[in-house]
Amino acid sequence: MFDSYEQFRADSGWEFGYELLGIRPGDDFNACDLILDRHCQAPAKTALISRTYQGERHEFSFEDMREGAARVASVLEAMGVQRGDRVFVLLEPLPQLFDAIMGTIRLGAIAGPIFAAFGAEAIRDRLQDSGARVLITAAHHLPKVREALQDLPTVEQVLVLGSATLQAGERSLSQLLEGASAEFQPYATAADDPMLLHYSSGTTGKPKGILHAHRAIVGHAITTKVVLDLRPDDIYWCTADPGWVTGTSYGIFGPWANHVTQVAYLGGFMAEKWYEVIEQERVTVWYTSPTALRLLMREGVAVARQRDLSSLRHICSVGEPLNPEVIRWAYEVFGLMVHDTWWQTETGCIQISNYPFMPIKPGSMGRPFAGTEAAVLDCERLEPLRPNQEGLLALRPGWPSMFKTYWANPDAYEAKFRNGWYLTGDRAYMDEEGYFWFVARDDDVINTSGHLLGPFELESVLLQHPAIVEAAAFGVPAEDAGEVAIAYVVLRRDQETGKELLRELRTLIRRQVGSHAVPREIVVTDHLPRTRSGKIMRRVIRARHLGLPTGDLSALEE
Ligand code: 6R9
Repeated sequence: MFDSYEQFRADSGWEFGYELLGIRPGDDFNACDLILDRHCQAPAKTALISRTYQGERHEFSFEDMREGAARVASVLEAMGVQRGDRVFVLLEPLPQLFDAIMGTIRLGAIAGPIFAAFGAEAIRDRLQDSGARVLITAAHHLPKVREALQDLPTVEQVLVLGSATLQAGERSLSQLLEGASAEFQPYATAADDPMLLHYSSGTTGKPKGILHAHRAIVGHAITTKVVLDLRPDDIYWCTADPGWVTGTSYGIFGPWANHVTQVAYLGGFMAEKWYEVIEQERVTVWYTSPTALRLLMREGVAVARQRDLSSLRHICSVGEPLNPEVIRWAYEVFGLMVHDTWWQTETGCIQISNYPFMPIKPGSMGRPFAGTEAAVLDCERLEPLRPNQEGLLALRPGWPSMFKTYWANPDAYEAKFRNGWYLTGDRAYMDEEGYFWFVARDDDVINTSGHLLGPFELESVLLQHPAIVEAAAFGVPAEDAGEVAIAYVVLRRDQETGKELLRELRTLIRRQVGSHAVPREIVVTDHLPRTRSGKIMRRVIRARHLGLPTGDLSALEE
């Protein structure tokens, strides 16, 4: 595609996203029309391979998905759902979930995907904050949905898939769909009309509603092509659930915008099963997360060796810093380098990344996308710093998939823009060659004896020890040093803890980072609290460690 990063910067940019979608900047469009209907004129092709844990498997063409979306849109319209109304979707990653999201968007309403595993309180928070009118769910979720909806009058209808004894305000979506027309045309939305409302993973504070417009698919389309390197014959698997932005941007919009077949797997994490999916579906391109790769690493190489994984040709990762040790392990198992990508729910699409045509420096997030201007800013003056100086990671606003606002929170939105920059809330530095290196989320930095220490650096060093497979570091107040680091570690299977191990870990950190970074305490645990999108919740470990209130836990997976 490109010979070098320099050529890519010179010859590409967001405008190629429009070209890929067959439109021009300034055109109005409906995202559903461009990612589904547009491909129905071509010879039939599989859009979705749906697989369950038990090995049940179904294929759906682009035309099937167009019809599914049209039926949902017909049902919603007949109920009086209007442009801009919020329709929330609480479903497992089955074809019906894709229909519900795409049908809502087709109608010009706003889709709000939430993890099917969320509890009543997390569901209620999101429905209440967004003022949702409709919730689409499945019969087996009704008990917690009913609990969530008590005294929540804004939600007028619950549409239920599967059979159940329904109460007032609940209707069978399965029945409504049977009589619904598949001819419903995409509503003529403007490019800037809202289509998607994602509640952030909330590693810190209460989750915020992040609103995206139809124009976001321009960014999804071009980054999917260039970064994920999708080609017409690929079988692509994004392991993220659409409750997380990765599961919509790159588990719905990007691949379909590129007319590529994708796998949706329902079954949660289990190393044997994941390898089975890759082997049996002949997956060629795989987009996953550091957490998933670390979990696979924990299961060991032997499990991977039982399967033929030779179909894979490209692997990318997102969500958390990707430890060099994980890249090394994956190279041993898959014979491929994992390409780290950095972005946020707010940015809508990949902004900083490693590309197939650029050498990887393990531990670095890579370099900005062709249309992206990224910088590391001084914390006070908010001016770009020199290479290798740590500061605030910022982006120049204006890319097509930039969020529209935080739902019902314009002040929080305004606060993200300073001095002509969008402030990401992450700390980073850029090296002389223009590669960006993640340091920490702003609120995770450890300030010890005058040094600013990023947990990622500490954690990556801990992972170099053969006994360690996961680590989380955070700071706690200390009279003598301002803060000191504490580390929690998870051991590989069959590894034993003991004084000797702890001594080795301390030595490793002293040698590689410095004595100021040596954790005052290293705690061995068999599990780290994570968000449903796979991010380690350092804030929660820290609060528990100190016996303090843990704050909002709605996105926690335990
Ligand atoms: C897509 C997504 C965004 C935050 C982001 C950063 C962290 C994401 C990363 C990464 C280091 C990477 N993050 N990718 N940190 N290296 N490659 O994750 O969106 O859930 O909104 O989280 O995740 O801290 O600011 P979201």
